[in-house]
Formats: sequence, structure tokens, C-alpha cells
Amino acid sequence: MAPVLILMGSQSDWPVMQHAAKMLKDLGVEWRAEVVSAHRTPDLLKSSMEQAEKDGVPVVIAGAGGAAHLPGMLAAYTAIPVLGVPVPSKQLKGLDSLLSIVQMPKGVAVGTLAIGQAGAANAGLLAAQIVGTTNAKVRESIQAFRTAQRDKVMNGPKLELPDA
Ligand code: RP5
Repeated sequence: MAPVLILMGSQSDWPVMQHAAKMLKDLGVEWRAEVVSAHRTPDLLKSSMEQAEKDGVPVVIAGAGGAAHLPGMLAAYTAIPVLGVPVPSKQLKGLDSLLSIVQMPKGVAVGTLAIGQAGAANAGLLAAQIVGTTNAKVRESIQAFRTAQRDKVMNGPKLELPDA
């Protein structure tokens, strides 16, 4: 299977989007990342989706900030599932990115994650779950991740609550 494709509107998005890549790596899913901008490189946006279709890319993760049109425009050009990550913006802290990505018109879908690093990590996790629908090894990695996460909570320090 072709690697999961991580696209972002600018090199400046990488400090956030690297968390998607890390999650995929931790779960044993191959990925590759590129900068493609809906506004600065619109032709590249279209051709990148044509190539992704030819390559058999299973899922696209797209991060962008501000007027974050990248995920929606990618989704307009492909039937590959697109997961959108709102990258925090300088002026509005990513609320603009979130609303730009989440408010898709009926008929073209983007799965929108939370703003920032947690959203990027969860995009990686969700992409791995999509890959896992046809890959037992990835499903096992996700199960092991969840078990480790649960154990960390269960074995962590006990809360000391004041008497009621
Ligand atoms: C968006 O504009 C990018 O996704 C980025 O979040 C934001 C700022 O880009 P730069 O000016 O840092 O390249 O398109």
C-alpha cells in the first residue's frame, strides 16, 4: 500500500504536523509529507491529488492555518478520505483554521480534527485506523497503543482528594 500522504499549506505548519507523522511512525504506518498550498500553488494541489489516486494513497492528512482551504480543496479533487488539521494561526490561534476546515458544504466531506498538536496526532491515529481496516498488523499496533495508554492511567499516581 502507498504511504499515507501528509500535506500542509506551508513549511511553517511542520512543527504541528510532525505529530501526525510521529503517530503514524509509532504505529508502523508509512507516510510521506509535502508542502502544497491551496492559494500559493493551486495547480500543484490538483496534480498532487491526481498522483495520489494513481499511487493508491489510502488517506490524506492535510494541515493548514488561517484561511485554511487546503483540506477542502483536496477533498474536492479526490475520493480519498481527507483528514483536516487546523493549524494554530498567529492572530486567531487557529479558530479561523478550524472554522475554515470544518464548515464544508454538503456533498464534499473533510474529517476535521482538533486544533494543533493533539489534532495532528489524532489525525495520524485515525489515518492508521483507516489503514488498519485492511491491515491486521496495524490493528495490533493500535491495540497495543491503547493498552499502554490505559496502563499509564491505571498505574499513575493516585489522586489525593480532600474529605467531602
Ligand atoms: C497557511 O498560511 C499555511 O497553512 C500556514 O498555516 C499559514 C501561514 O503560512 P506562512 O506565511 O507561514 O508560509 O496557508
